[in-house]
Amino acid sequence: MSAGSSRISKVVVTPVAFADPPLLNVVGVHQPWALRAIVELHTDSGLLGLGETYADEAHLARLEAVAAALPGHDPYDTHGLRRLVVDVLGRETGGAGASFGGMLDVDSAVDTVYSPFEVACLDLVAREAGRPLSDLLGGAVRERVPFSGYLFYKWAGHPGLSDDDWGEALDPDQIVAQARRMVDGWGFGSLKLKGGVFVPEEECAAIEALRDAFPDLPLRLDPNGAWTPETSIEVARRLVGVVEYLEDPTPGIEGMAQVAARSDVPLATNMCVIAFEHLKPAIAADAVQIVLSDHHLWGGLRRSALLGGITDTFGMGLSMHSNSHLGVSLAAMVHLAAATPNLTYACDTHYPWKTQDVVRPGVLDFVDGSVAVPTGPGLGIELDRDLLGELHEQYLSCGVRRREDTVYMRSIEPGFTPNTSRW
Ligand code: GKR
Ligand code: MG
Repeated sequence: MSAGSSRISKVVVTPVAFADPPLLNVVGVHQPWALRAIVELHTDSGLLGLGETYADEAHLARLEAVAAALPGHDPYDTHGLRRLVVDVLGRETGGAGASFGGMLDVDSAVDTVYSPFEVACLDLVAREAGRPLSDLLGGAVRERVPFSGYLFYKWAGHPGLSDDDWGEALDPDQIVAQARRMVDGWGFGSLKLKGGVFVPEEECAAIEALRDAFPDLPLRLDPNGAWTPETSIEVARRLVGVVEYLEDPTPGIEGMAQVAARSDVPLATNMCVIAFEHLKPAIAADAVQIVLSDHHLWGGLRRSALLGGITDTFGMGLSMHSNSHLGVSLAAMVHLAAATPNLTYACDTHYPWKTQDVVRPGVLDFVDGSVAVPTGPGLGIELDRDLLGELHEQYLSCGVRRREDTVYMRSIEPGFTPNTSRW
């Protein structure tokens, strides 16, 4: 078979579950199991392309519907893939917010469903060409991709289960200890604290404690829209010169614009600019100075690269945020970030929080807080079928079928209210 002539012959979507610590956030707490779906595209020439995405029931049903329609498709034809996704989903594209535990309202599932198939197609094309996937995005402009250590308030363990080995982190000293472990273990050169859990006074104190403990590390605070614009302005005044940016202090483009107009701290978002149609109003209002991309949400790697170009054109900063994920996603993030010339801040990753993976170890190691861009063909990683089977068994037996941070929190604290724009 000549190069470039292979067609997709079989598609497998495998939901998996992996243990997740009780990480606290604005809408509640992470459940004991995080879900992901691993997408495999096989070709008639014997190649395998990989993608990774969310795995709530509604999303899985859509992935399966696209999977059934894909055999015979040319992996080079990603425009055709998108048309196929649009056709298969038809008018029923709503409800994609279910993948985000109530944190995001996503209008249409087209981008989130298209993404893992696009990544797997690009993996196939690059594997066939014998080139790293980043070469299909213009080529790597850096050999290593820097990540930020992602700190979370957390309980010592899930209620009723034994404590995890990270222990409790509910005050500034415990957050500093968690940061110390992240920096010592992974070498991170910047730190992000997930806020929106305690009153802003306490979260500012934690950031100040981090500043004292790590005088040279850039810091970020992300309360996922927990504060009013007025509170956000007060926090920005207190933390000016302390944080490199504030991430989503308040919800919505309008609220962010009010804060941006009255503060000197750059504002970043992965909540109010989450689709191309949000860019125009956000830029017009100068609401955000940094966009945090996410190829799972923005419709794959090439659309994320397009987002990078747009932010560059408008003089905005660009980085990447994450959700609980495995190695297939990390590899895709690394290739994308490597091929993004204007990546102005280190990406964030949940990777250190997980203890299991579906990819063979050795390719995605963190050294000095960064991951070397895989140089093998495609994503440069290999699926471990035993581990995939193990994590799939965990999916079957764990009982979790969607991300429900608030429901889980209320099973522990019945009166819990999500904190969005509350303080
Ligand atoms: O894992 O709880 C979490 C995070 O809050 C995640 O859901 C967010 O999507 O990390 C993300 C963020 O930057 O907002
Ligand atoms: Mg964020």
